[in-house]
Amino acid sequence: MPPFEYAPAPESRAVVDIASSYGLFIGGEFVAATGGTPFKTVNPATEEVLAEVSEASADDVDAAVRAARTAYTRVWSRMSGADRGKYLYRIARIIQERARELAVLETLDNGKPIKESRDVDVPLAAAHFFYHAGWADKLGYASLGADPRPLGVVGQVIPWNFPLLMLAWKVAPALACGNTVVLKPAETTPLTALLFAEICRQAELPPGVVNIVTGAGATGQAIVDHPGIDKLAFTGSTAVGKMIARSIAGTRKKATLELGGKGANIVFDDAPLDQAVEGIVTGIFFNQGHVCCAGSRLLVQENVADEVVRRLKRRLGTLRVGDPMDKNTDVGAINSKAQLDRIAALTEAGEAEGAQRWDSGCELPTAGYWFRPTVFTDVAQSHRIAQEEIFGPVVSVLTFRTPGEAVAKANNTPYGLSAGVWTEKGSRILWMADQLRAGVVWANTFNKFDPTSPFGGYKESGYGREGGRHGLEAYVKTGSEQ
Ligand code: TAP
Repeated sequence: MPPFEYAPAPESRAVVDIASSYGLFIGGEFVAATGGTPFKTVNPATEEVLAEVSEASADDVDAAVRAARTAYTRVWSRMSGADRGKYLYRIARIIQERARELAVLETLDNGKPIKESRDVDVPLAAAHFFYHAGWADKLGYASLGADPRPLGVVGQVIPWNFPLLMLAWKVAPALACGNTVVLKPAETTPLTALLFAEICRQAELPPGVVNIVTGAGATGQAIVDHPGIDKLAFTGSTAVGKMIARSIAGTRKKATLELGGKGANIVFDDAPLDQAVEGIVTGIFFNQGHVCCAGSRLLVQENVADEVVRRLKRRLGTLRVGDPMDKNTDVGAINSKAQLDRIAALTEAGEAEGAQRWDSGCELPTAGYWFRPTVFTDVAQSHRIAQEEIFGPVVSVLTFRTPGEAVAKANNTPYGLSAGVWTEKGSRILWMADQLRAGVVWANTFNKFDPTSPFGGYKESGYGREGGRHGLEAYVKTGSEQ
């Protein structure tokens, strides 16, 4: 039990207006979809229907791609980088001005705690636009190659775990480099993308530069297959990423794929254990563990393993799980029933394979989709919970004796997105970072993000980088490239 109780501290939902239904954002206007079946988006913490959203058909996607092409050829690719940068700055400022509204909407539609959408998602989304606004007129100095030029129309498909932030990761660099965009948000979290469409209008972004089409997998597939798309930027599961790679094989479409992960968070016996425990909590319980780079495999040096697990369980007992709109909440709702079922199935497999299951025993709300913070010990490397991405608030604990064994176990995964190292020895951090096959290695911290820092994976975690100077490379052609 926590040492004292927290009084409720609910954020007001009155700061956001949710329409009863939404059209598609094409050519700078909200338009009705042609033919698709509208679907409902719900608040996963209460199962309340928030709004009805349009399903874009292949014809709607075609209209969006045409609008993006027209905006590209007539306006956006002709505009100076300095002028494009002004639009991006304007969007960044409006995101800041409307931050509270965006945070509340994100929490209602996604289920993540308001303190995370308020302090992480929305400020980072604004930071991505500020950062890329700065690059728009300096691309020639970014060491991208001779004469960097835009690619054309970019198709972007994003997941539900960081809806606005993933949009910012995709849209900001594309626009900074002079491309136009057709973006599809995830079926379960379309609302902040639709509010972003309104922000584009408020910023007087030329019509067609950003187009937002809502829908499910079929709408995403229609973007992937459209011949008018020059580049695809996808974030989502490895399974869908592979399908996309197969679909575009043999075409001239470029692609970046940001896929799944099974990150190792590695704690050595000389680490400051209380700080490491905080890092473990941030690594896997941040955003309910719906994080591609989550530290879902905890590797602890054997001689401190019992102590680390004891302190971790004590700490998990103090996490506040519940109403995402309460400013004190640490762990919110699971985003959908489908995801909750997947987490339940994988954790049942963990028990069936012989791992020891523990959860914090906290009370859960009766409506909505919830899962208690869970720790598995006695985990073998072959267990499914050590190999497969659970994408929920579940950590699998393994042990090691030597740095070499830690590296071997950490790299024993089809993925290669992130890792963390906890030790007081700088030389060991550098050695480990060199050995680990992961796109990001955090040292004595975890899940820290910054627009200046490139992010992306190896192996089945995909290819290409987002953020930083490296992220710009995916949105330009150089030299004699056609
Ligand atoms: P997916 O099922 O792959 O969905 C991602 C997006 O692709 C959604 O918008 C989805 O639409 C759409 N989609 C589904 N089928 C498609 C198809 N055949 N063609 C084109 N688009 C299609 O993943 P998810 O469950 O939303 O997200 C969780 C996964 O994303 C995890 O594996 C996680 O690791 C990964 N992820 C990776 C990163 C990075 S940066 N590497 C970041 C966040 C998440 P609907 O949602 O409407 O079905």
